[in-house]
Amino acid sequence: MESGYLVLPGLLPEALRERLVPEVDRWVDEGLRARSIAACTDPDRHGPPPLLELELPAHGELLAHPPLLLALTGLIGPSFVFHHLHSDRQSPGIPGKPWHHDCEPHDGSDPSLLMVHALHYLGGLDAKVGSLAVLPGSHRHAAGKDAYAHHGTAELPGEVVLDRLPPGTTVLLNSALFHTRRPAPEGPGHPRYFIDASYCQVGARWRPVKPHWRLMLARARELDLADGQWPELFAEHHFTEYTGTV
Ligand SMILES: O=C(O)CCC(=O)C(=O)O
Repeated sequence: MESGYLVLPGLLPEALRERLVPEVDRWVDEGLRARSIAACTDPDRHGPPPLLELELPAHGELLAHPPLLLALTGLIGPSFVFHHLHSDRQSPGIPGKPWHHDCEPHDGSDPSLLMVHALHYLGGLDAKVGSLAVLPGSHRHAAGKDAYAHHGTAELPGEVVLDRLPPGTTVLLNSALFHTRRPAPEGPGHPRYFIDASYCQVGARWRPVKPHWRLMLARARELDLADGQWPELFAEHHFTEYTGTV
């Protein structure tokens, strides 16, 4: 993945998408997403969330969807650990998200260890929902997550715009790759179903982003989301302690 990204059109079969969409609706409409965010922004007050994304059956399946794990193996090798999962139904008219990357640090000395984000677009991307722009190769230059934020969502030289993707497309990003979400060019738009999951190459301890990260991994193991395979996928020892949001 020299360029830092890989588009897998239609990676998610229709039958899986049809089960994911109502779960995302429930996640948003029942306030579970808001509750999950509160558990991260103010854990002392709210405690861990009553339900995790990965406990929704189709979301759990998506996490370890065999074609996805196979694609990840091709990029990172066979040993990687699940880092986190977010699920959202973005409203039509959602603003863009400025240029950034999402790579978390680890405590090892090997800078080549990879973190990869899988961005799942359940309904694909078209002119009625916001697009994704990526800056190929930008993952090769160490920079802070928000080093390009002053550009907002503006066009950058060399960028590639992904604005026409069929339903169920997954975009794999080297997590250090700069990317931005642009608002939909054509109103009034329609909801944008977006799930992202990330995975880290084993070999160092990575920084968790959720205070309840241990619970997340424990539930994934209890539910046997890895189907008895992928022994590292939900192993705790690949993480440092949670130290708060940064
Ligand atoms: O909404 C998108 O397509 C990408 C969102 C994004 O950049 C992120 O979640 O880090």
